This record gives sequence, C-alpha cells and structure tokens, in this order.
Amino acid sequence: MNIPKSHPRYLSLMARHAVEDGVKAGITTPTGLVAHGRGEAYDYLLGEKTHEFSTAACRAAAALMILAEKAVISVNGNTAVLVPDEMIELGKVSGAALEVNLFYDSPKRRKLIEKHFRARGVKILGVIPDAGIPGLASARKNVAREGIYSADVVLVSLEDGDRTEALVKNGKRVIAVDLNPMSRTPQYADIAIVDNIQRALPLMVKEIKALKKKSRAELEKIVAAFDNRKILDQAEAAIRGGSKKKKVKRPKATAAKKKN
Ligand code: PTJ
Repeated sequence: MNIPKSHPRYLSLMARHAVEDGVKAGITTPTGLVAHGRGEAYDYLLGEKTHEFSTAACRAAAALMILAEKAVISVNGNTAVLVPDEMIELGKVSGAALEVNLFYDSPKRRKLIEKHFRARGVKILGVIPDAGIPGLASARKNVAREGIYSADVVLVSLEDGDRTEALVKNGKRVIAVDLNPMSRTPQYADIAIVDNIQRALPLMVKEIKALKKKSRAELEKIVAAFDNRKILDQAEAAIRGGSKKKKVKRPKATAAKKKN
C-alpha cells in the first residue's frame, strides 16, 4: 500500500488498511469494517481531536485503573489491529492483563489474536475460556477465570452494550472507549471515553504516569467526582454541534483552459 504521508487523510487511511489487513489475516471480523466506518463518522463530527470531556474521562479512568485490584483490558478483533502496542503499553503502566473477548467468537480467531500478541512478546488471557459471565447470552460471556471473571475493573472498547450491562450487574467497574456517546456501551459504563481509541489509549498511559504519584485518597476523589452522564451529554452536544473543522477552500483553475 503506497499512501503518501503528505496525504491529508493519511492517518485515517492507514487505520482503514489496518482493519482491512486484520480481516484478511482472520483477526478482525468483516463486520468490524462496518463498525470502524461508524466510528470514523463520529470522529469526523468531533473534528478528529480529543475534547476536554475525553481528557477528563481518561484521567478518571487512569485513577480507577491504578486503584484496581485486578484490571483487565479486553481485546477484540478491531482493537487487536488498531492499537496492539498501545494496549500493551497501557497494560505495562497500569499492571492490567490483556484478555481476548470476541462477539463473533471462534477458537481460530482467539488463537490468531494470541499469536498476534505473542509476536510482540506479550501473553494474553482468554485463549481457552474457562468461565462465563452470568446473565449474558452472546459469546462475549466466554471469559478467563483469572481474567475478566475475577477482575474488579474492565476496559472495553468498540463493542455492543450487552456485555457492559452484564459486567456492571456483576459488580465490576467498566471503562468504555466508544466514539458514539449514544451507544449503550458508554451509557452503561462507569467511565465513558468518547474518543478515537488511537488517541485515547496514549492519553490514558500519560495520565497513569502522572497520577501514579498521587495518594489513594486523591485518586478516589478523582473517580468520585467523575460524572458520566455529564460527559456523555457534552460529547453528544459536540457531535450535534457539527464539525468545527476548517472548511477546505475550492482551488482556482490555474492551468490554461483547453479550447473545445
Ligand atoms: O471482534 P469481535 O468479534 O469482538 O467484533 C467486534 C465488533 C466491533 C464487530 C463488534 O463489537 C461490533 O459490532 O461493535 P458495534 O456494536 O458496531 O460497536 C462498535 C462501536 O465502536 C460503535 O459505537 C463505533 O462508533 C465505535 N468505534 C468504531 N471505531 C472506533 C470506535 N470507538 C473508538 N475508536 C474507534 N476507532
């Protein structure tokens, strides 16, 4: 793929091709392409930048991850190819484990995702699930006993809301990264980060590094002060307000016009 770095949509095109390559490798489900497109549309309306409501959520999420006894980062077919290194880095700084959890589940996809992370020197949980999340009908119920099943904090991203609802019902604190604030996942979550996961995870890493020096009491205060409903309303208002991106200027014809 030869995309010039100077292309105005370079990052967006690279992300598209990462998901496309993920589908070809059997890691990402074809439906993941549709989910990615939906995310792109919301990101476009958000001006493809991190807003204050995301920064505040990343900070609260970072505090919650530091406070956690056992935090787990859930990996699916999209995040495995979009942000593998960022998830690994987040796991390192927070002490959270990575666990594969799929909606379109298959042992083959789980193994491919495990291999994808093993190639980066990281072991992930959930390759052979040995526990179930009570009250969840979809394949996302299949989890690792030593991972999501016994975790107190779970980071989920790019998924449907059923699992978040079930995780919350089972007493877990959920951090969700989702560009659509109207989706059920961020609505059910304790902390919703309405941002592109490619921007959100490095920001969380930065916040964790900064907050690590704080006392537990200070971290608890940050989490307690976080108001998810307010954050979601701000995000929705930003989207409905439309993109504040600079509009392009139409070029003027500079080449000589051909005579008919
Ligand atoms: O790999 P699997 O089998 O677990 O399946 C994964 C998909 C993504 C196919 C599955 O979870 C799914 O269908 O998800 P949904 O219900 O389409 O939800 C995806 C959500 O992620 C939507 O609200 C999108 O707006 C959002 N989204 C897409 N790309 C990004 C994003 N949020 C943050 N960053 C993105 N880059």
